[in-house]
Amino acid sequence: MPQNSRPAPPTQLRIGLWGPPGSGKTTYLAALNVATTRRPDGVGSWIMSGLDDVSTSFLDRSTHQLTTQRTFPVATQQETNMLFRFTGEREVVRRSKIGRRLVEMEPIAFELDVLDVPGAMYDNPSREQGQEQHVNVPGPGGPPVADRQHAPPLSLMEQENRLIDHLQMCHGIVYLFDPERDSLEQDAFRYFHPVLNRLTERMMSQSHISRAKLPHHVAVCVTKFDQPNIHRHAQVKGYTVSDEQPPFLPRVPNEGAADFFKLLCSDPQSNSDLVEKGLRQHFNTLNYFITSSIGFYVPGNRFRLHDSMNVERVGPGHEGVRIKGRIYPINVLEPLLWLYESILPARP
Ligand SMILES: Nc1nc2c(ncn2[C@@H]2O[C@H](COP(=O)(O)OP(=O)(O)OP(=O)(O)O)[C@@H](O)[C@H]2O)c(=O)[nH]1
Ligand SMILES: [Mg+2]
Repeated sequence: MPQNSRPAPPTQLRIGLWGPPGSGKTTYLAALNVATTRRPDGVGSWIMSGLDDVSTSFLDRSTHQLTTQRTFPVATQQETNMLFRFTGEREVVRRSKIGRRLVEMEPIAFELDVLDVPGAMYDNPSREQGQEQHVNVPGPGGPPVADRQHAPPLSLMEQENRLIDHLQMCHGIVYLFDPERDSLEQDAFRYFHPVLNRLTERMMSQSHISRAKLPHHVAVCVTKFDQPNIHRHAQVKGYTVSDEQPPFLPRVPNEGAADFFKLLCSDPQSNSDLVEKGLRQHFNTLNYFITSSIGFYVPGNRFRLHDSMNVERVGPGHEGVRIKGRIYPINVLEPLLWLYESILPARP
């Protein structure tokens, strides 16, 4: 379905997902549905739904994949534009007529317009080489799944332009940093700076007011916290606390998340310190989250450090990686709720 035939949504949160290949962008989107459903009682309940065929079928397919098949999505080959609605409630504090403090739940809804792109797009090699490579991608807005194979090929340059167009229009960005990948590949900066440069160039040249920083609100998400070496690292450095309720999961409270991210970016073998600094230099409104799309393995409703890994290898290749048990997403919905809360008052 062409994008312009969609009804204009009332409160739309246009969010860009940004991160290198394999950093967990598609899995993050896939886990959102479970994260909304498995949200603990008493913190506000939420429902996520797709708003067109492409988005609804992504939700069905990816939820089935993570929960029943216990496999991860395959690496993204084509950009996909998706639109989801989140309906839920938030706590608001009011004063009664006699000045008494009242805490009430207020219904809210927002729509998430997101573009999931192959991470390799963030490092378009044809830009430097002046080549016009062509790949098959859907037309604007993403046609129904069945039509995708007939979509006209677009050059990498055109795809990159659409990615920058999308980011330029976004109110917020979820920036994913995968510490596991960064410790092996040390390439977060390589996928970061070309996009930041082009986005800055576009926004500065089109803005009538000279701004010091880009207007996007950015949720910086460190992914795959469930990986034993990542949560052990956080634990050893004193960033973790344990939940007081079963299954007593470790987590990094938001107050320590920015520092932990900075620590993860300080590896002298990589240029990731420039990612950490670049984000602060280019954006005014940032918040940090230590996240996991699948969460820890918790048999018997109790976290056990020695048996907490929720991924197992049962064979070779991507198909050989399985999710062991139920997924309990950590800080997956929270970045969106924060973006909503922080963007809404700032919007004209
Ligand atoms: N342990 C763990 N692994 C994860 C998690 N999320 C993703 N992964 C792993 O990371 C791989 C890549 O995840 P994707 O969601 O495909 O990453 P992506 O950023 O969409 O990758 P591209 O589409 O290639 O840009 C998955 O196949 C999993 O092996 C997580 O929460 N925990
Ligand atoms: Mg992907």
